[in-house]
Amino acid sequence: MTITLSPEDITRLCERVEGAQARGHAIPKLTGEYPGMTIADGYAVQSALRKRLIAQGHRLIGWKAGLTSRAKMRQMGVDVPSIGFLTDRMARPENSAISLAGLIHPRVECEIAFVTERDLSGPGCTAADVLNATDYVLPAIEIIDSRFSGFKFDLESVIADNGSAALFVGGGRPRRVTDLDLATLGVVMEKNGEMEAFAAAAAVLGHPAEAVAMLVNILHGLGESLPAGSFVMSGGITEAIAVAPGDHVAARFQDLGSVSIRFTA
Ligand code: OOG
Ligand code: MG
Repeated sequence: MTITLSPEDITRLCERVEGAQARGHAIPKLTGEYPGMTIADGYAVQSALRKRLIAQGHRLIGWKAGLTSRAKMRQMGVDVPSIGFLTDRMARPENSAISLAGLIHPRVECEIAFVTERDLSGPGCTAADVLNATDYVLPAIEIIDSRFSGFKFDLESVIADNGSAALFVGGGRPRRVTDLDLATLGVVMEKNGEMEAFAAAAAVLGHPAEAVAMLVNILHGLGESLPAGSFVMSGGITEAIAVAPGDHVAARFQDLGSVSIRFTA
């Protein structure tokens, strides 16, 4: 996989994504103008965005796997998982009112989050390596917000857009992985008291630790590794659900407790 974009084009696309995010305005997917864009190009734009935000004082706290469940792949029309980065500015507390101001068309996802206690690096990182390096897991809600019109994109564009990352909330009860069967763990997502979606965590590549291993191996391709103390979201277990100001969302996880949030304008 090769980078085909020039350094100038990478900077240009990075600024375009950053501008859409800052203004809360959707833009056309990037492959409209750059039809030859590769997955490596998408990651080059994402890496430029990460370096830019870090230079502005944002702190990298971890990573997110995306499009790791069939439900998500079907919903988005993409069949290959991807990764994105997470910063301190994206974190929100559980049981809180979260403002949707500045977001374009937010959706929520329920995910298992991993917190690591040992460094992980690829290539060849396995789910067993991930479980050995995990301090604890916790339930999480990710609020995604594609910067692309109509929430429509292809893999190259969504990677450049940092996997639609916007906000995330960790909560519930942190648990050791050795005390759980992560594959059969069930989750129910409710919006305004109505059940919207449910599934077992095996929906994520058979086991959520597989998604983290995949993420570590992609990081290797980017010249990066996963340091101890990272927070990693393993990907939406069900399809994503659209939310608006006034909505209340509860993600109820077997053995891990619930994460609840409400949204304001
Ligand atoms: C891409 C991000 C997907 C997940 O958990 O699958 C994602 C998108 O659907 O906008 O975060
Ligand atoms: Mg997600």
